[in-house]
Amino acid sequence: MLRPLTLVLSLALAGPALAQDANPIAVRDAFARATLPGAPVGGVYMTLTNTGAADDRLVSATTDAAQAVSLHEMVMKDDTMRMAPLPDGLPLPAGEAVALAPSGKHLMLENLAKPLVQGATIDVTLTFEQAAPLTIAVPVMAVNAGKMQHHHH
Ligand SMILES: [Cu+2]
Repeated sequence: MLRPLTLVLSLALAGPALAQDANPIAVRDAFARATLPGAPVGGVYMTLTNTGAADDRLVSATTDAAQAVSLHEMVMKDDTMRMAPLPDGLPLPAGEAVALAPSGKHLMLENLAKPLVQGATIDVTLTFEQAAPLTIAVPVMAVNAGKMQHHHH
């Protein structure tokens, strides 16, 4: 028999790993781009894989690093790339990986609490239609991070 205190301690120790294993949504390669002082917004990118059997959807995100987080995509309008909100969230089809990247879909941190500094880490909590919320640690990379990825992978 486990005494209650022992049980709580083991759960706390195993917590993050267990939560990741149990959650059908896997997140990898998450990063944020550093921002210049005074910049009001910052971008967060990652690859979300839905390992479950049911379609899901990223509906929102929050972070202490900014007042709000929007889901955006880049769209061509009048020969210019512009950002547009994803009003229905980000679909995560069963068994598929969806990449958020600087030239495509992304999380936009709005009204940053302070500049994102390279080498820092911010916590971002992702909320899904089906899966349990995930809080991930997102490393802040260089201002132009992500541009070379296609050449290296
Ligand atoms: Cu944006």
